[in-house]
Amino acid sequence: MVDWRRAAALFVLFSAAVEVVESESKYWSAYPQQRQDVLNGHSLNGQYREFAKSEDAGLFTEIFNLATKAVIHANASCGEDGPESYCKLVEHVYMRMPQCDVCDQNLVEKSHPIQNAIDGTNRWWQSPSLSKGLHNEWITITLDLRQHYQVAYVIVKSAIAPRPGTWVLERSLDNVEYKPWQYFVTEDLECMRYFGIPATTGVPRFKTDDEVICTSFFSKLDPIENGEVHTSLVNGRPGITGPSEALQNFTRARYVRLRLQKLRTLNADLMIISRRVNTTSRIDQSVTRRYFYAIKDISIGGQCICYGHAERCPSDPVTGQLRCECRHNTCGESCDRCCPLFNQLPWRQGTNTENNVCQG
Ligand SMILES: [Ca+2]
Repeated sequence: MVDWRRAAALFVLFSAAVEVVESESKYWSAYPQQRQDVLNGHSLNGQYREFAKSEDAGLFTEIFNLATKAVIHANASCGEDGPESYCKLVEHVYMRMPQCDVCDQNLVEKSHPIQNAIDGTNRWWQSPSLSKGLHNEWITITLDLRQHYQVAYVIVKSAIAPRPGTWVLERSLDNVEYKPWQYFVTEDLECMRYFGIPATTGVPRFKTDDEVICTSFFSKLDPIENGEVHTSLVNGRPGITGPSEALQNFTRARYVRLRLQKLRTLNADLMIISRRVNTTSRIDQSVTRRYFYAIKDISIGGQCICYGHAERCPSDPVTGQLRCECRHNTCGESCDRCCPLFNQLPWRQGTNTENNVCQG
């Protein structure tokens, strides 16, 4: 059990620049103290009723960026097989002077490993360009969060290339079976063609707690650099105030995967990059070296699973795993049972309105 209302508020704060939450951001701007309270992790007072908690409410741990502690992997990065030249698409679009450079894994300042996507700096990960083969449109990035968490949102920030065009954001508990969280497409028609579901047009919205939507909202060509993809897994879902079991199951994950399938290209270049031709010798290098993925940051907002019975989950000094600091007379790794001698009532999770303390 997690306090998704705080997660939703934090997501709004982190997403302030994005159109999808623009109205919510304006809403928050009228309440600067409440914004600060949320940032500080304090519960909000009664005058702000949506986020106000009852005195007897459950306890919840902080939402933090799980990606900073993750083990990250990409199945291809530029410069891995020696120096590789590339050019920025922005030069081509705005008729600027050529802006070309080289990737080289052996030179620190020219290397773009996937670790750059979670390093907290503006350094970025970059994929091999299509000049190294059209198969480089298909790239998989996997993050192992190293234990189960409830994930509230995922934010992907692009660097010197447009945002990915068509791709899938996925989750897994075991790194074997992956389920989709959200589909992203270059144009709405691709939702049916690639993923077998109709597109959700405009700002993403949800009918159920575990609905997987398909959207072209975050795959626009503009901005051509430094674009962002903000995916909230809880905002706008009906079970957020419970939160419902369905939403808790939907957001639970240890592994997060980005399965990139198609670059966002200029329409004019589609004529040149024929996806039916798959031999590098027949690809126009001056065009294809402009097409690659470049991601400077992946943030995954989430919290420990303590079922509403812990405020903190400090790191275990031996294993490095985060452990719930269980209260309310609860025990177990996730405060998921009443401690011995406190079994007068059956265990229940803490909620946004009831603490459900185990009684002795
Ligand atoms: Ca970075």
